[in-house]
Amino acid sequence: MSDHEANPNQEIVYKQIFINNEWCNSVSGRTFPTINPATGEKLCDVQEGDKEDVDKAVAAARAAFKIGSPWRRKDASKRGELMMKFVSLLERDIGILANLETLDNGKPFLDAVDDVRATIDVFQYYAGWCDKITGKTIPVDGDYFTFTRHEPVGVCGQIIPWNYPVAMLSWKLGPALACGNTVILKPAEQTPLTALYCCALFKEAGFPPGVVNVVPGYGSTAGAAISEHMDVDKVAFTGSTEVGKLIMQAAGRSNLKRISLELGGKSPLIILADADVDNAALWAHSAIMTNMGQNCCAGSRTLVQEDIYDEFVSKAKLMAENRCVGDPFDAMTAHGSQIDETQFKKILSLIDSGVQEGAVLEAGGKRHGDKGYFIKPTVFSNVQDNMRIAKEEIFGPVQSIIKFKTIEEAIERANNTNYGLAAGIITNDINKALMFSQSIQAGSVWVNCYDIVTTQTPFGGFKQSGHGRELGEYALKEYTEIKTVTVKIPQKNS
Ligand code: TXE
Repeated sequence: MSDHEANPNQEIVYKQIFINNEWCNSVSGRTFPTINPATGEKLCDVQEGDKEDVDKAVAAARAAFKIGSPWRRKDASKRGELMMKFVSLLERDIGILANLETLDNGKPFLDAVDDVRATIDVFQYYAGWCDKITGKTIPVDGDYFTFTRHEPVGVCGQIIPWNYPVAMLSWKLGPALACGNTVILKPAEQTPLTALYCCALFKEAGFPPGVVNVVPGYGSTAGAAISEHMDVDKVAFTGSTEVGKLIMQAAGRSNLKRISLELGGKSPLIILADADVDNAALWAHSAIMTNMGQNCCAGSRTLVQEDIYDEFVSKAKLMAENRCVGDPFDAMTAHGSQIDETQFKKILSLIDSGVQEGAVLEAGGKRHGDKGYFIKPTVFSNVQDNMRIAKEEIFGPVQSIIKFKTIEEAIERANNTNYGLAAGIITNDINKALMFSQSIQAGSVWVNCYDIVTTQTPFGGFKQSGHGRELGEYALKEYTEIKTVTVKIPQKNS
């Protein structure tokens, strides 16, 4: 439950580009509409950033990163205090942020409140790191004194998606700011509102101008301008594998900027016959249906051992049919709308391909209601590995239930994908769980649970699911350069 009030009429104040702690219009004069996906109606027009706006933001971020600047001179502990001040403002405005998120994204309001709370946790966690990022002294050969410094990388471009807009902002900005970088962040064109609201809070908290800049706009223009920029030192991206490849190419073509990528997945959740079927069905249901299936680590391949397959399918079907779909501002709603018409159509066409290719449609399979982009929770049984619904990231509420005989076979089939973001297993057999966790190619493995992403633990992908890790201490590596300083001394002693 939440003590924050759902308000579908939440006022939208911030619609401009945020550079150097100032709000400005786009250089081109263009705007773009942001749509409420639960109604299909326009919420407002937002200033549309493009290359020229990115150039301005990069110049501001570069100036803020200059040697001797207030940001560079700030004590690390004071950086932490500044981040904690921002945390207190997020806490004050949880309700506003959650309302903006639900309006812009279509997710249930209570889920949006949880996302803002998770955002607070992430900033709080990284605030604590600011004065604990340390190098080493190293006993080198010869009369030298050598130490390492973990320095900020510099000007960081951050491009984020629409599925968890404010939480993704925290995964990017939290470690970047803790390490002392400056940032140009581009929110997804579908969901710019919470990022813009956060800008007002960064300013109110007292961050120096140019440290955080937000340029809303489209991927192929503003996003590409960031990834191709000669004066951006690093780009962090979350989104599709396809665009992740473009970002890597752009980095290679331009200035070899550092990159970290968190991309798509087709994550397997394996249910062994010894599991409690009710419990397993519950985990599998939330693994795929959470956030309307728009989750990079969604358990989108449910592999079930043959002995319990039929029983599992009937429970999965029931849960999908009983999931409460509807108005995201209604407290009873568990399942809101998909993000936009493009995703809505993509999901429906993949559902159609499942039917055409011979999977059995057990539940859902079509739109819910007649306005907005709602899709009924969908369950397919009799799914074969070569079907599109078993291979492609659907990014929608579509559970594909696959039958297997032995755990060895399940592991081999689970690994037979270009992705490697996450995986799960439900079993009472510790040996099998551990064997699975060591054999599966995935950045996160969950045993007897799923999608437990915690602030303190690294998150990222094997194979084409990405490069680098976010969250936890590991994320700091992505935002620091290591410098070795060697000093000639008269005489070394042990
Ligand atoms: O993603 P894009 P889309 C997957 C999911 C989904 C598919 C397409 O399967 O169905 O991707 O979604 C910016 N240079 N994921 O089209 O295009 C864009 O503006 C630089 C998984 O929305 O990758 C947005 O800010 N940036 C994923 C961000 O990239 C570019 C979350 C993501 O958009 C760009 C979202 C370019 N050329 C989608 N083109 C996850 N891993 O969680 C676009 N962008």
